[in-house]
Amino acid sequence: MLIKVPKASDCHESDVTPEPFYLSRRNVLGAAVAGLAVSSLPRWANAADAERYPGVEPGKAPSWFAEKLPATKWGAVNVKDEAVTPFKDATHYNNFYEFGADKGDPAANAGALKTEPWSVVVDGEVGKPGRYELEDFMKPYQLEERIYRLRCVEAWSMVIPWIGFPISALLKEVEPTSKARFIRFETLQDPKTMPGQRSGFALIDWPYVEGLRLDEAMNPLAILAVGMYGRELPNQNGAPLRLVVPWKYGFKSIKSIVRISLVSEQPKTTWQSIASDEYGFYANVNPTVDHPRWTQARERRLPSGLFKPNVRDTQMFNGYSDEVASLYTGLDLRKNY
Ligand SMILES: Nc1nc2c(c(=O)[nH]1)N[C@H]1C(S)=C(S)[C@@H](COP(=O)(O)O)O[C@H]1N2
Ligand SMILES: [Mo]
Repeated sequence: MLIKVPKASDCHESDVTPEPFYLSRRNVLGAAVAGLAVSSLPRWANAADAERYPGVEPGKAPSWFAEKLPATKWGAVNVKDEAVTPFKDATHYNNFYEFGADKGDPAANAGALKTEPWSVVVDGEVGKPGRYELEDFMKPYQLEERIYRLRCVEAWSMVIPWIGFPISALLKEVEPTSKARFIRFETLQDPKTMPGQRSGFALIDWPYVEGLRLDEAMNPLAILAVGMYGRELPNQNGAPLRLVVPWKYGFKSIKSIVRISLVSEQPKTTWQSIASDEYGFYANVNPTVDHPRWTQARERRLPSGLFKPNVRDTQMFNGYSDEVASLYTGLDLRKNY
């Protein structure tokens, strides 16, 4: 049932501007989705943040968010000597297939997503299951800023200042049972506002699902984000709650989460289900293991012009080896890609 048409002629190893590859990844999903233009509302951000991140569109954060903003404005895990990607690029070059398959579709269409009220279900192998309103769900957690590289499997990358809290804090709250070995995340399913879910051609079996091993989720780098650039998440970036696992390819960082389940078996994840020979469960950034149709040794750091591409070498675990390599001791990363 897969529509995959990789041709050798589509693939230029030396070309890390892989527009053809985006297109071929999109072809896997079938026909493009009709756009639905919705103008976004004016949003609020405070003056200090506008100064730190020029070009940030004002947000309209719920009051609980503003109250929880970190007092320390610069997180502990910074990206040294690398510039934060301009807000405009981070919010207008997105993957969020629920809103369309083109990079501009999420910005154009995600305004229709209703993020308030929002509830999150926690279930499965936990001592304290429940359904929480987002504000209540967030009560136990202190927000922090984390500036991370984001490396998409398509070989482009950005540097994004997230606002969130470690998943380890959530796990402490909900008390996984001894049977819990994985954590599974699910995105909202709402064909009314998500045109990608209405497309009869798309091969994605909605809702979008992602997962981590429990020890990966416990790693201090793994966060649940509710904001970026000093404001709440724009809808196209996964409002109001998304995963961020910076040492893994971007598709692991699932957006607009409505369900978090602790489970005993490795979850069936979306991209793995679509093409398991191309997208694995682990999806650790690895410059030595190429995608079957393109190299992963290099990446385009956005913004990157067509005539002056900003190309850099991809780092093992996206540059976070010191923090995460020990999670994979003894695991064959060539097989477990
Ligand atoms: N629900 C959902 N989450 C998703 C996706 C998606 O299509 N749907 N795309 C993933 C991919 S491929 C990437 S690279 C990142 C992009 O995040 P960004 O748009 O905030 O940069 O989101 C990930 N999370
Ligand atoms: Mo991605």
